[in-house]
Amino acid sequence: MASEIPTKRQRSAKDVPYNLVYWPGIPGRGEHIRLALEEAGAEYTDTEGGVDEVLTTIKDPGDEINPPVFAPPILKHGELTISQTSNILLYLAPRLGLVQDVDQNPDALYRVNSLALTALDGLSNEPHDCHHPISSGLYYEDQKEESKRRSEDYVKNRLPKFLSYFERVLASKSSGDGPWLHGGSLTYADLVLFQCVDGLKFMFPKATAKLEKEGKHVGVFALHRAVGERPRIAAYLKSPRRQKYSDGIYRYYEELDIDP
Ligand SMILES: N[C@@H](CCC(=O)N[C@@H](CS)C(=O)NCC(=O)O)C(=O)O
Repeated sequence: MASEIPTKRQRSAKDVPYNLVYWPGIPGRGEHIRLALEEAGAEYTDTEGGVDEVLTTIKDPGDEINPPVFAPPILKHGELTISQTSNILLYLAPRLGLVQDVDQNPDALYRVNSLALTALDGLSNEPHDCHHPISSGLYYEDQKEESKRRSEDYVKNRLPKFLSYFERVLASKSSGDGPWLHGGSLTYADLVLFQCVDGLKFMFPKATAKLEKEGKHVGVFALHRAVGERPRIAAYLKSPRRQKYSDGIYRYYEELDIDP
């Protein structure tokens, strides 16, 4: 009887480009996903259907296996639909080689994820709350006074606290060689921290320049430069795919550019 050894590799439902769905016109939280896909040279589409695609995806009732999603960023890959920035990164990282080998070192993913989550908490969510301290459902103009107080506290206390934490991570034995946060090679936590520092430099130029000059967070700023110089990231940053900061997480308001 002839054997049935397949001559061609079977195509799987996952042999398709990644599809990111995010609000067009701002880097926002979608940028963390873009940077991971760009660094890996992965094939992906980015909200080709514009705002309508975002709205349709949010309103979608889901199916037998995928629950409805609440908010972008959203990743569709084959039959999978998932949301939440850090959850998407957790899915992508082993597939894209943005974490140490999960077969040889299964715990590394969770160590790296702790770092990514901490950066997203303190250097992405908290900056967002600087311009929307009362509610993200209200206009900035309706919460200006509170935004000023929140920003003052953020640049004086929270921002240095989080940067100092990442400086300690970089100085720790677990960071390994080179400018990276964990295990001596680039992981998605480095890409997340890059984007956070980049956005904060745009949002709080006075405070970040002062912090950089003080020299207490040399490793963090070096990591920002090192990620920006990676060939695929550098090419992406120059490309039209990299959107300008505007009304997303990182916004520039002169009155919030506190000189600490
Ligand atoms: N924790 C979520 C937050 C998602 C989120 O707040 N998405 C924003 C855009 S960046 C949104 O459209 N939110 C709608 C809402 O909160 O009503 C994540 O990290 O993905």
